Order: sequence, then C-alpha cells, then structure tokens
Amino acid sequence: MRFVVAGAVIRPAPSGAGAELLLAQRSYPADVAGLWELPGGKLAPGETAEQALVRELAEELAVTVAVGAALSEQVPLRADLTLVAHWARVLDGVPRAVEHHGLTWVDADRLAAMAESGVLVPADTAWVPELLTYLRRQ
Ligand code: DCM
Repeated sequence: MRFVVAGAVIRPAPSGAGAELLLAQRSYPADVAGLWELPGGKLAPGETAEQALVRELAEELAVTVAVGAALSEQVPLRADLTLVAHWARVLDGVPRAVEHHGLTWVDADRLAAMAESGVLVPADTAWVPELLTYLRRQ
C-alpha cells in the first residue's frame, strides 16, 4: 500500500473566534483542476507521513510546518493508494501557491459552504465533519 498525506494546516482566526484552515486550489489533473484540497502528496520510499508532509508543504507552499496528529478518516483512493491527513501549523514562512492555482484560509462556515457547493476535491470531503468540529471549537 502506498500513501498520500495531506496537511490540515490551521491557524487561529484573526478575529480571535474559532480557527481557520488553509485550502489550496488544484491546477491538475483536468478532472480536479479548480477544486480545493488540503495540500500534500505521496510518501517517498522510506519516508514517514510526517516527513513527507514537511517536504511536500515546503515544495508546494514554501513554508516550514510542524506536523501533529493524524485525522481519523483514511480515504482509499485506489486499491493500492490511501489518503491520510495530519494536522499541521506553519512554523516559518507565509504560504505561497508554488504549484497550486491559489490558496485561501477558510473558517468553519466558509468550509461548510464550499463542501455544500461541491468545490472540494471529492476525497477530501471525508474530513469535513472533523475539520468543522475543530474549527468551531477553537
Ligand atoms: N489527493 C487528494 N486529496 C489531497 C491530496 C491528494 O485526493 N488533499 C490525491 C490526488 C492524486 C494523489 O492524491 O490522485 C496524489 O496527489 P498529488 O497529485 O498532489 O501528488
């Protein structure tokens, strides 16, 4: 089994109420281009999920992140490929869309609206309930 790891990158909301999540707009492949995802990528041979996420978010967002616990849902992408996610926080740098069309920080209401309107990458919708709970609780 190979794994893809995605980052649920979170920060306190600037308003002080709740938290915000970083979403990235995919630029490829055509079937998901334009949809929003938790940024990440495939584990290289020998890498842990935590190491892969640090590397992928440095490449894709030009930031250094601290990686926390895994989210509870694991999403089968194919028979041999599973998608996992970890909580993460930016330690250094300001996220920049190196490989994505764009980036946006969303609060719980915005995430719920985006999920409802079908603009998230399908696999990532599995995490929406857990993400909403977290974003609202903070
Ligand atoms: N993927 C996904 N959701 C994410 C990140 C990745 O569904 N948040 C999928 C898209 C690809 C595969 O994982 O099928 C590899 O991702 P990438 O092309 O970004 O390396």
